[in-house]
Amino acid sequence: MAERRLQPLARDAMAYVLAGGRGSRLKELTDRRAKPAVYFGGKTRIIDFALSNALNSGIRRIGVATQYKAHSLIRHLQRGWDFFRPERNESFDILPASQRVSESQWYEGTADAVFQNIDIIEPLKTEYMVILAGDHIYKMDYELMLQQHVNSGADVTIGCLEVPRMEATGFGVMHVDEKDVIIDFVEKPENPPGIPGNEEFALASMGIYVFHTKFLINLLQEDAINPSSTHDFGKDLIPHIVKNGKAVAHRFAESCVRAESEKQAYWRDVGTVDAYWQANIDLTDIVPELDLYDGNWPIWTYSEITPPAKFVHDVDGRRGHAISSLIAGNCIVSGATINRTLLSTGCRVNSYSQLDHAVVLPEVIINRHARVKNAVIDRGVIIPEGLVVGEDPELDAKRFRLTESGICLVTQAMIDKLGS
Ligand code: ADQ
Ligand code: ADP
Repeated sequence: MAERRLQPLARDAMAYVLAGGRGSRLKELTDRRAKPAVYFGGKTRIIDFALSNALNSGIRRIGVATQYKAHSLIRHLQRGWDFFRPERNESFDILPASQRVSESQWYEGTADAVFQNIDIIEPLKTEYMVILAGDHIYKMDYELMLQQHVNSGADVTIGCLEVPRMEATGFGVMHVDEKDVIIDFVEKPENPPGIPGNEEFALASMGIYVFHTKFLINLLQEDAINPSSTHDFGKDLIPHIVKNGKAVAHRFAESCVRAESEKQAYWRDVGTVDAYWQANIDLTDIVPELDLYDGNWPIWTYSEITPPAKFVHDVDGRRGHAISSLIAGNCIVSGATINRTLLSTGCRVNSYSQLDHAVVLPEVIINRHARVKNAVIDRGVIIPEGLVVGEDPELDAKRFRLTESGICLVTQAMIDKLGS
């Protein structure tokens, strides 16, 4: 564990959030929005976790690099995160790929997404850069990672966690010595190397990097003129430092922020429809693994000011009720039965309908007598009267996107096709 310092290092750091990737394994959920903009947990979007971590860690300078389908992401950031004041040495910059360096280029890779904004980063004169991915669900105190970075004298410090070995094929995987200095790093190996002595697990990069700003800028400038580089942190920059400099692993378990109720360090990629559905439904547990109600580490978001959620009887006196469910504002549940479900802002669930293990995004209307089970319903979908989702895999596979484990993803385009 790093020594405590009197002056918080976060005060002298910029968080740079990479939020440009599509997240194509989320299928139709990212047809119109980038993965960081996808709704999670009833009120928040995925990017709110990385941004809240930065804010709660004491970081007051934040940049967000956007690229793929950034409209709803940018709108969310402008509405919810635009409260930083230059007078207080704070800044919040949304950095769309705007062809600042060369007029013919979008961001080529994650390193390029930082390189192209050096002229914005440098004048801020922060000592440290914390590079983050905008697409993971976790609570982490970056101050502790900054302290380790300074105390170890590393060129780069990389956040890492232990994952089951064969699940590490989508990650950068590292080998470390007894002081957690990284001696080998392979990006997305087909056959990930295990941890010595714990071969069933691999040490995976979380895609979180801490650098001294000056070091990073020099490195990015060298990388930009290297014709064989793809300008990516995981593929190019990190392997280069591991070979030629000092890269150190920071264990997530040390800086993970846990509420009393949370048994273990929580981190999820939510990169597939199955993982996304599961992580949302997990929140309906009586004591969930991720505590969104922890006042010591609030997850900030943009949220409309809405009337409260309302539950009413239908005309026959049937109860409208929800159990083990998260219901956001401006929802009206009338005479419907809701179990283990998340209803985002502004939904209507009408009489005689049933929702079970459903993740429902904002402004969805569930008409009478519909039944929806084990499903993700995209924003604004109108479920027609009597429609049944999630009970007949053969029919569901024809109508909706059905995952291997039997979760249905439903969009309005799929509903529109039902009538034709
Ligand atoms: P990947 O998960 O494959 O690997 P990558 O596609 O490089 O990550 O994206 C990382 C982050 O950058 C994401 O938040 C994404 O949205 C964003 N991003 C991608 N392309 C971008 C672009 N052109 N402009 C702006 N932002 C962009 C990385 C590391 C692995 C590590 C995993 C952990 O390379 O070593 O294990 O993250 O998830
Ligand atoms: P979010 O739900 O993430 O706030 P929206 O669903 O409103 O975002 O839309 C994301 C992006 O797609 C926005 O740029 C929006 O203007 C655009 N959009 C919304 N509906 C459609 C549609 N039916 N066809 C094409 N683009 C759309």
